[in-house]
Amino acid sequence: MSSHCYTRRDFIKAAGLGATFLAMGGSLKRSLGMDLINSSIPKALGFEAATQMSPKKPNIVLIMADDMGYSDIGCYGGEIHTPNLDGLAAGGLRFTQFYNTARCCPTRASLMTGLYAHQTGMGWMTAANLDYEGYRGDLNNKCVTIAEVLKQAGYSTYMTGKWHLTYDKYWDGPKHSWPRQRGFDRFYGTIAGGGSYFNPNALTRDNTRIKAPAKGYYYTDAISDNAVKFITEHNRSNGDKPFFIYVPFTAVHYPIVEPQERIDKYDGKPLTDEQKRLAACATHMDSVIGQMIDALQRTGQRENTLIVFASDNGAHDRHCPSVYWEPNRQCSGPVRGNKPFSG
Ligand SMILES: [Ca+2]
Repeated sequence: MSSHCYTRRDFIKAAGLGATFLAMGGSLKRSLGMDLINSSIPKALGFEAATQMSPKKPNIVLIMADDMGYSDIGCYGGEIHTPNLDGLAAGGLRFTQFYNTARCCPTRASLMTGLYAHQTGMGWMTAANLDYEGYRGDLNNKCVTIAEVLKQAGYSTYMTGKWHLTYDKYWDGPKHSWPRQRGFDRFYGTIAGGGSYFNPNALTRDNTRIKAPAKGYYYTDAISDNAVKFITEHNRSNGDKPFFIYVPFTAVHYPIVEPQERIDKYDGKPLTDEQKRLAACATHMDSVIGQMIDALQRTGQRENTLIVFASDNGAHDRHCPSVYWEPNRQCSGPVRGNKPFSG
C-alpha cells in the first residue's frame, strides 16, 4: 500500500509536468532546473523512470466499476476480497478524493471529454432528449473524446464494456455517437447502460449488434476476455505503437446475479445476502482485472503501462442493509457514500 497521499491538484501538476517533459524530450528539464523535475511527486508517479528509461509513450489502461463505493475494495479498508486491485494500489497511488457527476452518463461524458457534462449534451441520462443543448441524452459533436485525441497522438484505441453515451432510441438507429465513431479502433460491449450480466442490452461488436451466447456467458468475463484479446492482438500486430484501452465494467450495478459458488465464498461473513452478492460481484471483477494484468505481463507491456482504476459514482442505495442503516442518512452497507438515483 502506498505510504504517500497526493491531492488531485498535485497529480494534475505532476502529470502535466511529466507529460510535457516527455513531449519536449528533455529540454524542459534543462530550462526548469533539476529541483523541480526531481521533486517527489513526479518520481512517485513514475515519470522520472519513464523519462530516463524509454522515449516510448506509455500504454494507458482505464478501468471503471459501476455504482461501487470507493471504500468497498480491500485497499480502502473494505471487507471485499480484491487482491489484484490491492496489488495495484500497493505499487501505485491511492487517491482520497474523487469528483463525479453522481450518475452514469454525465460522469462518463466528462471522463471521456474532460468537459462539464452539459457541454457534451449529456447533462442527464441517455433515457431522454429534453430538447435543450445540454440535455440531448447523446454525446454531441462539439466535443472530442480522449480516444479521438490519443489516436492523433499515435495511439491505438480500444474499448470493452459499457458505453452509455448514446440516446437510447439510437441503439438501433444512427451510430454517430457510438464508440467506433468517437475515436475507438475496436469496440466490444454495450451501447446501453446497466442490465443483465447473462444477456446484456445492446451488446455490440464494433458497429454490429450481436447476441450473447445462451449458455456459459457472463458479461464481466466477456469484457475482460475481449480486453485480453485486444491487448494480445495489439502486441502481435501493432507492438510498436502505444495503446489506450478503456474498460468500463457494469459490475457492481444491479441487478446483481452472481454464480452461486462465488457468493458462497462469503458464507460466514457478517454480511446480508444482498451484500454477499455485491461482494461476489466485485471480487469477480477483481479476478478478471488480474487476467488483464497477466496479459500485460505476458506480452512484456506491464512496465510501460499506466493503469487507472475508478468507480463512476457512489454506490446505489438499494445495497443499503438494515444493519448499517443510520436514520436520515443514505448508506451503502460496507460502502461509504452513494449516488441518489439509478444509472
Ligand atoms: Ca453508475
